[in-house]
Amino acid sequence: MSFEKMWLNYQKNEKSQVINRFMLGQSIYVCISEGENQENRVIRTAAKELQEAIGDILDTHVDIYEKIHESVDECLEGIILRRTDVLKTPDAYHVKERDGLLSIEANNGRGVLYGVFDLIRRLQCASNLKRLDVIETPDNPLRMLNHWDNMDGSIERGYSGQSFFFKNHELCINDRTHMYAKLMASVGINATVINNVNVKDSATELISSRYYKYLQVLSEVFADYGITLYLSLNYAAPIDLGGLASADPFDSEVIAWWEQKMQEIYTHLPHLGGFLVKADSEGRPGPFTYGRNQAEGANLLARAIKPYGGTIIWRCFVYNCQQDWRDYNTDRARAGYDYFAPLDGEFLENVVLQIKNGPMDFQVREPVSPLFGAMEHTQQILEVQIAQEYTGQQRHVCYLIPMFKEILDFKTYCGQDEDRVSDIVSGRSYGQKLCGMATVANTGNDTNWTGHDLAGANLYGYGRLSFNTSLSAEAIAKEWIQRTFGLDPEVEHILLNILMQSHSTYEKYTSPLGIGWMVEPNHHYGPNVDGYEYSRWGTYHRADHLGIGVDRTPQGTGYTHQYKEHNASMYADLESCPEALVLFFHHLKYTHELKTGKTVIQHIYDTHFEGVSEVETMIQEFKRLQGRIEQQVYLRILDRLEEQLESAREWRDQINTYFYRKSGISDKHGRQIF
Ligand code: GCV
Repeated sequence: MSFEKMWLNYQKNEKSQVINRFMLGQSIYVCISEGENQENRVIRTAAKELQEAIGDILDTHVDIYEKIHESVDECLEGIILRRTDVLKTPDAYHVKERDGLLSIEANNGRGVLYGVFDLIRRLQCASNLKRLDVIETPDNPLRMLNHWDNMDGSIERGYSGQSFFFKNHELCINDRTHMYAKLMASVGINATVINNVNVKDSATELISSRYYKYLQVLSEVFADYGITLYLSLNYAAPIDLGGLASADPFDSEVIAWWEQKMQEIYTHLPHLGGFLVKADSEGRPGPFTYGRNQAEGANLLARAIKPYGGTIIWRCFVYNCQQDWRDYNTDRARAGYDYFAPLDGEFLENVVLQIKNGPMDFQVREPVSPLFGAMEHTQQILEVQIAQEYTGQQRHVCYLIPMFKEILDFKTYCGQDEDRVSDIVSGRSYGQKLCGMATVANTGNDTNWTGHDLAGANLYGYGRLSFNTSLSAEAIAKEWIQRTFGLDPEVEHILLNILMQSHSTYEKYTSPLGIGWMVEPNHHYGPNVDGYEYSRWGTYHRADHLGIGVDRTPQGTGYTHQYKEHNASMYADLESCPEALVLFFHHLKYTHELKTGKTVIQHIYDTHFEGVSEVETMIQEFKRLQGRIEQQVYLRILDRLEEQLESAREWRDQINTYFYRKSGISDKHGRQIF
């Protein structure tokens, strides 16, 4: 049951009590401004959160005193929460302890709340607060979650049960909604989109009078935790909802319809952040139908929403999903850049492009999208996916933060310095203000929120990383373990090892050398080497009896030249192409010798055997935790690990057998291949 609160399941912490109990005094002083306003509400939330945490962790009661416009500098002990002009960046905070007086200051309510959750983290991890003096400034202005929840309660690519936002076409607002807001705020999330980007059927009606009053209540629950509500939008709403004949962005009736609709929406939902739009993608409607480009499509909505300060988040996941597998010239990887890079500078200032981390679709390994660094005059969000669609579907453990770190650290060469993906999306490279990170969420109504208990580390880690991109994946994992499982060093050691090696292990038994898509079509779980090989989705490995891989060099599809130098040459040249991605960029013979001295085929065999044996070791190690973590949780995790092992064996045997049969080359170690 404790997992219902995830990392905020406060336990009495004797170590923290010994160090910190007498430092915090008996009182929380909250400085608020006169009248009822949003900033005050968030600061009040912060005070209550701190009171609860101190009560549970330090086993001590503190009272809350509100002060309006009063100086509390004369306080000699206790905790002060207040806004200050000293910190200029929204959401930044300063936590400082001096001689029994602990102050949490920020220039907005959200910053105060984040400062409180920072303090709570330190209490849970039993850090000494004595003479603490820390200023944290968020790296990314937008730190979003995208839920792919449908109005009927199902979740597209959801692996943790049903939606807790929707049931039978109604909105749900209950204890879980509050807990969600609290959990997300505790890791710095400040925006969320609650409905699927594939807006179909009744979901189009979310922007109609049937739902406004519920959305308004929901937006207030979120706003108390500093989270802004966004919705996904159907580009064809003027037709599907408005009864017009067209959704053409240049049609005057369409323009008038959106203007009127936005006015109506904002009358009912003044706190709404704006809309996320998937257009011209995988069958969803968009401006292409009317011969208009993506900027023309996005700007229609941006103009209509502008009077209300709203934002249009426009996805770049636009590609031809009706490809002919016989066609070697069209390359899905090229599509995002080909459609969007020429439009740099044409999007209005309240449009943000949301770009998936790679050019394909959340594979276990793919290069960083070349769109990053190609659009200096366009605001951008990096989109990642913690829903483990292609990385084990929350049945396999796969801690994704190390991969996200690699993506953020990728040098695009778009400038002399500050040219990493993290620089671009934080606004450092081009001085942009509307930018940041979004993730496809991995939550549902399962008791533990994420299906696999260890998948909670991805939810936690995404939030922490999007706030502070320089945190290490290891530090984040440690924090998560300590806050979720307590301070037992053995638990920390074992779970940390499992998490830190999990992505590499998963990659070993699934995707060799940057080849993706060898999954069962539609649901994407389990191996099927040719599952997407002869389909319309543009997802080919091109394996024959001699070799495998896609030639994306200038002699092939030319994709490598969407990158700036030196990345373009690095990928095009087989010598310098990183081996982990070599089959993404090159078609190689099975007998080609890699830098490790192994042939491609031997690498495939070896990694698949290694992957399985690493899962076996994980299970052995994990079993040492029996009795050290809650039994129910122990059994749940063990069950998933056992399923993972069975699935990894299936992957190993299908992949190895497929390539053995294709190539006719035996494993040089003579292991069993079927
Ligand atoms: C929401 C992939 C997924 C789809 C998803 C799409 C997207 O193709 O398989 O389920 O649709 O990405 O990101 O829009």
